[in-house]
Amino acid sequence: MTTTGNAPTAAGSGANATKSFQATRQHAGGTTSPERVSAVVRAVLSGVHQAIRTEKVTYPEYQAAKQWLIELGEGGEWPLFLDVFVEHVVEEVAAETQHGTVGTILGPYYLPDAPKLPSVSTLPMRPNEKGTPLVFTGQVRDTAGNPVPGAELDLWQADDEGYYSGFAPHLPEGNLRGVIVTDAEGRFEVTTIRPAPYQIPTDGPTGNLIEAAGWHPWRPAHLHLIVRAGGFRDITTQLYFEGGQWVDDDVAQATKPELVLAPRQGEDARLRARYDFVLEPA
Ligand code: MBD
Ligand code: FE
Repeated sequence: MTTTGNAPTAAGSGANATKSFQATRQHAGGTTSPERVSAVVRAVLSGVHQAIRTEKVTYPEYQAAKQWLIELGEGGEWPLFLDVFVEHVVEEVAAETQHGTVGTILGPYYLPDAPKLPSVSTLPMRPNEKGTPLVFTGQVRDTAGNPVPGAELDLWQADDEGYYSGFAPHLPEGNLRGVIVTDAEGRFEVTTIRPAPYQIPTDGPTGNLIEAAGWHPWRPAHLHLIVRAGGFRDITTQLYFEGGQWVDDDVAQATKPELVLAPRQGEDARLRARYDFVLEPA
């Protein structure tokens, strides 16, 4: 790959996710029973033991793995690594008991407390924010088809270079993040820019692993959303772009066919995309 001069750095992104996670994490509350801890940890360890046996893992490989895990922690990349390689299966299990609009993974770059915006809004962005303008419209309804007024679309996305505000030192705080509140008919219209695909930082432990394994470090371009309204279950999801690079080969395995937008070119230079959300009772 050629060097562009703006390749994402681990220090600027993946590593910051640890601080954000620790600052915003809600404590689980109750304690987990010893039976549950034992069952889950036993299953995880037996998966590891089995991999060592079938692959005949050597002492040098074992020590290299230990070294890499130490670096993953020191680099603050546990959230990045887990959300890229593990979260999609946790989400798959959660989805078994969920209805309405399908969800997908949260990822490491959500920040709470973005400003609330009216139903027709432009996401906070720099005066000359680069990228193709995108008008994203839709309606939030319940499972019976009734509009949900006052629903919140908590939206966050990468910019035209694939960077997230709060995780890239050169971006203003809150860039391309906002909570759009639906109108009396449950509708919204948010103006933003089309995000670029996201590249896992290549200079940190997660990027090192990906390179060592000969994999690619890309996620397709996506919008992140949490849709919430009183009395309904929150939906955490992402929307992708039809025909976009990596849509069929996401390093985080978090795409779903139901979550692909089909934007149209409007009369002007702007893309227009529509997506309706269905919320189920809490
Ligand atoms: C992302 O932007 C993302 O959405 C996920 C899930 C992991 C890493 C970066
Ligand atoms: Fe993302």
